[in-house]
Amino acid sequence: MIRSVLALLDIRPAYTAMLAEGHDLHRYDLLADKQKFLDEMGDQIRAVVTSARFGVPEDLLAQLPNLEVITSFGVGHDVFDLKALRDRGIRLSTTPDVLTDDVADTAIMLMHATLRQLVLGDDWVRSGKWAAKGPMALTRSVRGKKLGIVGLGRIGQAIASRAMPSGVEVGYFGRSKKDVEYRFFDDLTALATWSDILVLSCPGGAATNGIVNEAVLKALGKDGVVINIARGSVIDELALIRALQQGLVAGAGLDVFENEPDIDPAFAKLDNVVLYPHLASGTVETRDAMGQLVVDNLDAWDERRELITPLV
Ligand code: 8YV
Repeated sequence: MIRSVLALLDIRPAYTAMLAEGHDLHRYDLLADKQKFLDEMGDQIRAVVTSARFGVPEDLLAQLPNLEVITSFGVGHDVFDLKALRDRGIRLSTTPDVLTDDVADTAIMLMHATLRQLVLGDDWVRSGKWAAKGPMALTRSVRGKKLGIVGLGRIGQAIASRAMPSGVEVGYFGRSKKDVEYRFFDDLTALATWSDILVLSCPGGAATNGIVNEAVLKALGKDGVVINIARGSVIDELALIRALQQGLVAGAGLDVFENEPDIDPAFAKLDNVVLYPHLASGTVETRDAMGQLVVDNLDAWDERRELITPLV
């Protein structure tokens, strides 16, 4: 049992219950007087449970002088200052692999939904436009398209292998060339010029902030489609909205946005987008597996001073 674990959220009730059974768990989100708790207990907290969305705010981290480990629910680590954690000797675990399939499926789902206009088609049926106006306008085929993947990590590779049977050609841009059959581009604009569909599956954070900018969108071109399951920060969102409004790109399928969940209202007015509420890993099965991995990481730290899926 770890004395004094601070959970910043309920990762999922069954798994938060497991954490509370195994350790001395404090729910920070439920505390009425957080500062009083930190004044009294801050130096006793050894572990923090959080998520890829919340991270651990800097001012909170500063008040946990004896923190050893953070176990995060999610694979993204753009909310964490990894250098600051390393400097303080704080370890960090995330939940990779268990969410790869669902996140890759979501990219494929958004790709098909965007090219085939699934949301417009659904509305065409529901609203009675079908009967009133006749058949909906034709859509675009995935087959034969060039699919450019930005970030060919675990999720990017899972997207590529799912997309291949649909008859696409795959290219990618990333920090380094990998030992794969897909075409490598060492320049993002060159990948966008080549691509019909640009899928973003790279990490968020400073290194990728706004890399999909106006020039990249222009290079993708008026028949091009952007799919984003990475982070909203990877795209210059205003440039994307302008490009979608002006037909500089054909469409976008987006699971992530710059200002979630308060997204730019301009998106809702566009009929060439398919919007999803940052739910790529949001299945019961995957969220259970992520919850279990958080519990297992904390237990491993408690029992062996080891993490199962360490990032830092
Ligand atoms: C979740 C995610 O939104 O894993 C990530 O990085 O963005 C998602 O899986 C999040 O971690 C759950 O709160």
